[in-house]
Amino acid sequence: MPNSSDSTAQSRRAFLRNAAVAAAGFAAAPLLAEQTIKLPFANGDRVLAKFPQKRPLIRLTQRPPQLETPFSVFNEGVITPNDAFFVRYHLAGIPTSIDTSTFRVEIKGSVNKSLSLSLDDLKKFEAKEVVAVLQCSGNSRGFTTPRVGGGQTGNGTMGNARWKGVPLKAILDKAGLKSGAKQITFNGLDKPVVEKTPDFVKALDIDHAIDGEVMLGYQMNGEDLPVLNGFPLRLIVPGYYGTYWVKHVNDITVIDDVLNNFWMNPAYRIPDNECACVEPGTTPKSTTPIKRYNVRSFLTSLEDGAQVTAGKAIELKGIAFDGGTGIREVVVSSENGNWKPAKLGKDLGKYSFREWRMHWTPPAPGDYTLRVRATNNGGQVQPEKALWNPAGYMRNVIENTTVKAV
Ligand SMILES: Nc1nc2c(c(=O)[nH]1)N[C@H]1C(S)=C(S)[C@@H](COP(=O)(O)O)O[C@H]1N2
Ligand SMILES: [Mo]
Repeated sequence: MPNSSDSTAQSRRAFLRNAAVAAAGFAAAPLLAEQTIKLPFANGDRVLAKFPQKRPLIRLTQRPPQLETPFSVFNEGVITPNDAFFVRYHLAGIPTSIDTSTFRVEIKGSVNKSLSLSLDDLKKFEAKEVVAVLQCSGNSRGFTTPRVGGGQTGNGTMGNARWKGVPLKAILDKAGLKSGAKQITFNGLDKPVVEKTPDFVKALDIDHAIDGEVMLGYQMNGEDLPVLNGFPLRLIVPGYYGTYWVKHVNDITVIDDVLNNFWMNPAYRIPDNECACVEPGTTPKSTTPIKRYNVRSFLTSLEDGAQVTAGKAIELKGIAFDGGTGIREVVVSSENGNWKPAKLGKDLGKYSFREWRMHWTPPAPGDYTLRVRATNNGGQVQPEKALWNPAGYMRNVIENTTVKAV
């Protein structure tokens, strides 16, 4: 572990670097002709835009930046590179430079002792690492039929990274929870630009927050968090939808009741039933906060419409993940109903993308629909037919990729 003066110097450099990229990237208008990409649904035309510390990503909105990862990235490896990782914000008042020497995270509310911790203070706690998927609740929303409001995203508002930080439990143990404590709220440095927009604050139940897995993360894939992914500190909530992974977190408040702000209710809620679904076009009777990912899998090595050679063996490759039981099985079909098991790749932990591979020889010229279906260790299987809810959350239907053998 670096001593504290080293890490202060490092932080200082990180700040200067981040301030520089922020100044360079946020101010200037694009100078080059913009590349475009078409997501496969109506109104799916998007610009590939360049933002600080990011390669060109699929732009949903410019201010605040909402950027989607081009799907081809997921074929490069099971870890999503920091410069390709998606970006999601709700509020336009995002921090563009952060002075790490004065940054503090406050722990307050129903605690015996309030804490105000610098990054160096945090780095003195025992660090923990976890490889975990971060997925937006509305990932793949653009495919929802009937269509629903909200960001019309393809499958690229997800990513998998190795996160390093301090378990929240260690910090709360130090502060000491009072007996009435019920939830913990998390607020970051970003702010609404108009007064009537509610600040982005999220809450976790106490038992969840102190499970030892929820942590305050300061590194992603061995580097400082990119500014747009929450530098210098964000909440890591393995297995839970991205909405809880509060970025630039600087205010942690223990409360004796249940947070009932806009971002907990009515936003980010799902039908309160097993499938989190209702009859398309209808309204759920009751709702509950969104929680863990359901099981999903993707073919990454071939795009829809790709050409393959009849009689020639190829390797199909892709990824699968779920909300934290781990992947039990991935099966692939090239003809309806004939599912064959794929070979699972290295296990990086139950919260990570799991690679799968399978050999396939298209028997004859013609069109083939390749389908991939994952089952998790809890026995959950991807559905044949897309489940629907009014917010377009939690899409996990079996994906189809149609290829042409010539
Ligand atoms: N401070 C802050 N944290 C936030 C958000 C936000 O708007 N502000 N959005 C959340 C949502 S909905 C998602 S999906 C994830 C996205 O994380 P990323 O931008 O690092 O990909 O951040 C979460 N944390
Ligand atoms: Mo999200």
